[in-house]
Amino acid sequence: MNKRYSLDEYIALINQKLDSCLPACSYGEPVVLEAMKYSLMNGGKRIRPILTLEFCRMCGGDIDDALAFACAIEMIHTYSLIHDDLPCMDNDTMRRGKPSCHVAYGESYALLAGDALLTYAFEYATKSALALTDPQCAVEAIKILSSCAGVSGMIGGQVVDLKSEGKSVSLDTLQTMDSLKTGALIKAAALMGTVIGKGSPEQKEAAVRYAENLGQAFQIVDDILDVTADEAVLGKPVGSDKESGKSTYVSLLGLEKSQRIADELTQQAIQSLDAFQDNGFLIELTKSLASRKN
Ligand code: GRG
Repeated sequence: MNKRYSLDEYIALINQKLDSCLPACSYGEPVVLEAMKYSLMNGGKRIRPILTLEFCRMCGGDIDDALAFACAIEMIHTYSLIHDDLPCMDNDTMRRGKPSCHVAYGESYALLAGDALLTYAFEYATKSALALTDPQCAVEAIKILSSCAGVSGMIGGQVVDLKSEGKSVSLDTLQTMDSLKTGALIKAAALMGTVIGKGSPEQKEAAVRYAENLGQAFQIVDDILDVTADEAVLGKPVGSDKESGKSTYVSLLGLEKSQRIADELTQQAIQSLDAFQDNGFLIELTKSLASRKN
């Protein structure tokens, strides 16, 4: 059985790697690198990279082989948050309890910092892929990462989101939007872990099922927190969905029903973990995400 890691150990490992992996070169002008680092090291929960590492470990792989892919997905997630906060998108001024990137560095540099994190994610993953003993797995992981982040994944979800603003959308549209906007990166995180860990086809299918259920549950809890959270704990303003006229699970179904659905999806996600031995850490993490406060 592979060595187990606690949540704190995973977070420390990921933070250490993220802190040291950005390029040093900035042609004498460090502002964009500073903005990248400001957002990347700003205290996120690191759920996506943890999923990559833990799925790799549960498949019997070495998490060192998955670490660059784990960091790459966190860079892509961070870029999406920077761009999502921009005035032309959600125009949010706080993120993770601090001024958003565009508030701290200005809109142009925030845009560039997001672009740079997106492109560096692929540069970094590819560089480390060349060092792996099985480049085939690495190429497969990069393919998963690119398709989930792109127009058929997260960006596609953001387009549905923008098109839906100010309208009351159907539950079907909301599910499609959430599965792309939020679910796609979570799916990429889990699936890349099984690919680098050389999981069986059954384990890859189970990871996808897990991520689809967790992705929906994660977004529903995000919708609930937008109404119920303590602003200081959430690290950004509450009530922004209502203010921007967004349909959410809460606006369509109410708080109680939304939480019930999130709990059911969480249970279904946990059931998918039967395909993995030594799944205790992920069962506990998945449960904790359904009742998270930020
Ligand atoms: C590329 C502009 C652009 C947008 C893509 C992902 C996304 C669409 C926008 C980001 C904002 C958002 C509400 C996304 C939904 C996913 C979600 C709940 C993100 C927050 O993730 P956490 O809770 O954040 O993991 P931390 O701060 O812990 O990393």
